[in-house]
Amino acid sequence: MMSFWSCSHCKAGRRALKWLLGNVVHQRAIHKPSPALGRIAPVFSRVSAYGDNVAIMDHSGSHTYSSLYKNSKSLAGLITKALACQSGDLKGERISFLCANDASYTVAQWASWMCGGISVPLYRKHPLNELEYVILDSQSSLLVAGEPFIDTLEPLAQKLGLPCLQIPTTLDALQFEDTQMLPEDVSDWAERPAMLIYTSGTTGRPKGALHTHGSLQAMVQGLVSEWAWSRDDVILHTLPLHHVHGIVNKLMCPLWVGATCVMLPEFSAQKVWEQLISSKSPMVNVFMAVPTIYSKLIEYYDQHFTQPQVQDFIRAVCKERIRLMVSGSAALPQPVLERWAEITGHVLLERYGMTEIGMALSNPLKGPRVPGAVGVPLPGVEVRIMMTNSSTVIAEGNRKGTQVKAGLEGKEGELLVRGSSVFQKYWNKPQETADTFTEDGWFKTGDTALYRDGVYWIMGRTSVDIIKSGGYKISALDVERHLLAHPDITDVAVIGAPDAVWGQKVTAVVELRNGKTMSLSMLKAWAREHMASYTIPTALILVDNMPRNPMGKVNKKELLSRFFPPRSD
Ligand code: MCA
Ligand code: AMP
Repeated sequence: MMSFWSCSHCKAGRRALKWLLGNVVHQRAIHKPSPALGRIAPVFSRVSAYGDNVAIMDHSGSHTYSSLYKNSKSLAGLITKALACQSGDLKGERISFLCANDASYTVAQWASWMCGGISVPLYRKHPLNELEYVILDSQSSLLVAGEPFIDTLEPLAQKLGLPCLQIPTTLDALQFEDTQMLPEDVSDWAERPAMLIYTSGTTGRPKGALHTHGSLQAMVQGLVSEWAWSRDDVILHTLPLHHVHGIVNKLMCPLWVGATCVMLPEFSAQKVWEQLISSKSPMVNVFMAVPTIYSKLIEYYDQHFTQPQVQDFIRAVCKERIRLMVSGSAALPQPVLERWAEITGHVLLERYGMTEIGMALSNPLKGPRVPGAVGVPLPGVEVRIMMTNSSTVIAEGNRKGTQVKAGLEGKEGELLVRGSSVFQKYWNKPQETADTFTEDGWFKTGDTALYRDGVYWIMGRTSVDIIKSGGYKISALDVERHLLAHPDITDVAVIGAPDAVWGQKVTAVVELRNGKTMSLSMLKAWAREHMASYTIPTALILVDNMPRNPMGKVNKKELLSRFFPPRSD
């Protein structure tokens, strides 16, 4: 292993590096889990093999697999006691939990599963009304709060008449209750519901996508094999924990194989750089993020690491020590891919996924990664590209290969996905669930894709009402619903303007009541109380009259080209 000093022979180089380190500071009936998955059981059932290995390193120190297991068991006992569940099997009751990005999150997740519950992760950046929406929509029976969030959840629990348990910062302080527990070797884990993830769509409020233990295990095992996860890996975790990217790819995969997850409380470009190049053990060798995070890391690098020795050092360390760097959740702009390769020597591995299906397509771990493309189907995943408004299949493929209909090579269509990692249903929304699947069980992603040169390419969303900003999927209609509650707004259309760093920028085109004025900062200040921070508009365009067609509809494509005309360069 190259040491810190071995690539900094001269005094100036050493000074620069010293400065650097000092300052930078439905599982559908037709798709049963594939037999290739083997026994289906939650990740905690594997921990006996990993015992004293460090599972998670966070702000409070190191947590071994056995300590996480013990503390989760304690919390599971407290949950069954609080719910007076004598069998120890909650049979799919929902447990909503709000935890920091640290070991308490895993304890809450595992505990919900140990007593047969469904885990419903909440997010700290959601305002109270959004937290309440998720708790009520999921019909949660009990709330769990990590210590920093007890003041947020306790009043909500009181209002809703629900029990609320607290996870102390010192996890070992969780009191052990010797209660009846669901046996780990129950035979029906595969079909048991495991997790509800709330995701925005083009209709109504966010929907809870329900994954079973079978679909979660399919996601994890597909990635573990494809990206060669091993217990020697150390991943740096910086993503929110209410979406699949942060939960499955970055937390459940390492814990599945007995690896170590180093968790930062939140993303900070400075802290990520520190961790990536730190020579302290355990040294990070895997990193995954959304494109915006890579852009922010590049921006930080360009501002702070201007000395050639520092740049050489960073490149040498990244090249030698890091085995895998992945980008996903939104399209990776080519300039970001190229600049990241210059800085670190790594061509980012871009992959494609979605809350409802986990990961579907991936560039290879070994072998050429095609810039702008998202590779081929992951193990166990089948994909189709369907011509819009027609039953013509343009291309269909799986791990082994893709067949293209003669003459339709390179034609765009909607991407459909099938396989054991696909979710079971939207919670309490049978019509929406039915609408999102074809009759023969394919999930309709709403993404436009094409197949060319042996790989798949994502061309954007079918609907203009879905915005991707910073890797978050945001419903334009949901943002409009919030903004229409503003007393001075009479009409609003929300559009996703192109943005080099964020992918798209949530832009509100607003018509105000006569005589009223509004600035972006006024709008943001009002919105902070009502909306999740990442959904708040970051651009405001005031219009006298909202442009509407004769049918009274706003044509958002026209609005986009009027206010953000495509650049000619
Ligand atoms: C936001 N800001 C902007 C823009 N957007 N300013 C100008 N232009 C924009 N387009 C402003 C905000 O208003 C705010 O300003 C400031 O930037 C910081 O915004 P904030 O949202 O607080 O950002 P952050 O805390 O710095 O976080 C950025 C982030 C975060 C780390 C990139 O968005 C993130 O963690 N994204 C990951 C989301 C994710 O995990 N997605 C996975 C889901 P002010 O300070 O004035 O308020 S997708 C998924 O799971 C599927 C399965 C998949 O494929 O992975
Ligand atoms: P979510 O529903 O929040 O899980 O976001 C899933 C959506 O993110 C997909 O439907 C795509 O629109 C988008 N997405 C994920 N990965 C990529 C990628 N590599 N390239 C383009 N879009 C992506």
